[in-house]
Amino acid sequence: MELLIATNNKGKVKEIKEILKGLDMEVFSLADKGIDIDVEEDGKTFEENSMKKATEIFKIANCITVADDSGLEVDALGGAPGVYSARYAGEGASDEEKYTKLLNELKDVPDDKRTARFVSVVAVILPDGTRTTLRGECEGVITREPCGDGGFGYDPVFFVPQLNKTFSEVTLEEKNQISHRGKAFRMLREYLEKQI
Ligand code: ITT
Repeated sequence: MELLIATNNKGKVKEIKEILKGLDMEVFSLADKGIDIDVEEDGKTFEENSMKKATEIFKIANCITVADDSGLEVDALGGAPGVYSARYAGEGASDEEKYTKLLNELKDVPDDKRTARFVSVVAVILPDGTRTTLRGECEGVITREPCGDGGFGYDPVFFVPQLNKTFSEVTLEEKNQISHRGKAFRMLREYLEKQI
């Protein structure tokens, strides 16, 4: 049985393939299948956007299709950038431009008010059309400077008290153990093991 990960983000693909290792399915990314589609994310929630991505790709995939919509909710910014995390510094901006903008926005925010969480919502559609979403979250604090060179996106500025490190300073396996995506995709694993 085949499972398609409907994302164009290479950082996500790496993490998801690691989490799904050992699942009795062949796991492919869009790039593995030569599919080049960018679904417009115009929903107001992670749930809406992830299901929209999964639905568009499912139409052409003909196999179990999963999509991840994720982002960073910063309490001092009322939950922003949230669903706009990928476009926070404009379309096509680099990861560095995005987290630099965030650090600037938070420059006057004291240490105890820099709390934030990563959210990942996975949408899954089974070949018979059954669909569901699963949500994982991970709490942390926004640093004052980027730290570390691993991971992707906002990882260098996301400090996890439980690890005493940013997500850029830990291995892929360590991040997956406690991350939003790790939680959501482990729920997906359990769901698929029951359904299939
Ligand atoms: P796809 O839609 O193709 O999956 P995307 O990068 O556009 O790729 P999203 O719309 O879900 O994905 O945007 C999520 C953004 O939130 C992502 O681009 C990162 O900037 C950030 N993000 C999500 N998960 C992250 C993580 O684990 N570490 C760091 N940043 C993350």
